[in-house]
Amino acid sequence: MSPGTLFLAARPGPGGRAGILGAPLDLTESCRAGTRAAAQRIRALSHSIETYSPVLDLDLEDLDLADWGDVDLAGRSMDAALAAIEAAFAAVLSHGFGLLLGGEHTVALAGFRAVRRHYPDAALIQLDAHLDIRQQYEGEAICHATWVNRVGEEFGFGNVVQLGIRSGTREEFGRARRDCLLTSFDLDLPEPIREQLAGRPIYLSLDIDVLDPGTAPGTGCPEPGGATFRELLRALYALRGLRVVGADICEVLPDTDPADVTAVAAAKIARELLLMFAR
Ligand SMILES: [Mn+2]
Repeated sequence: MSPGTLFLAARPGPGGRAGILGAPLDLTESCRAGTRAAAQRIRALSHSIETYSPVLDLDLEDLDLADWGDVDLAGRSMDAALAAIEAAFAAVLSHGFGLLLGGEHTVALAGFRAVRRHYPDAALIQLDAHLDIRQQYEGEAICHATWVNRVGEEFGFGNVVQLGIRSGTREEFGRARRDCLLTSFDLDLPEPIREQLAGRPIYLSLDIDVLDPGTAPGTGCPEPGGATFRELLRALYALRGLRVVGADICEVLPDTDPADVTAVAAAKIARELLLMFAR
């Protein structure tokens, strides 16, 4: 773990009924690299927003929030990096709600594996522009474009819900629509799916590119036609009542966004998730 700025209103970890963990994984980004800087940038920008959420009427100051720092991934292969993230996040989850800050989206594979250690019947809700369900991508079996396929192989595609999707190959869409519990262009969870997920532990994986590039330009693979920030927040608030035990925010790429609107968007999403789901 490396020292640095803590997330807004957090004390240093370990412990906490809610915990934040940085996962600066940045090995396989295909369009442009730089997500390794995201967790620290999101922490820095978190101090530009309030601890209080007027929509939720809840305050981070009232939460036992621990920032566990970043997992040290220097020099590690993908497999070793994912194992390190999984172990560190499993420790966070043993105390309460866990929030991972990526890193490329492959982080979510480690995040979901860690959640499954604690909650063997956990489901995945993925908010993303991209399906990420390729069997292989540029020779890699495990990368930001294939991690959902690995999740499906390890834990069953019937546990995967994909929302906000607007990009993928014909083959990917064919598999996703055939095998996943739901793959949808919309951000909203249909009522029958919500009923199926009620009471189940849920891991929420949020690729910042689910937002429109005009709202969140600092990301690895910008895809036009995404959500506004308000639309995303409305969809997240609609998840209240579900048993979300862990989440991640991935694919923020600070270097391509000098105004830092992407990092501050991620910080605000992080605040709302922590306030909604920390128990
Ligand atoms: Mn994506």
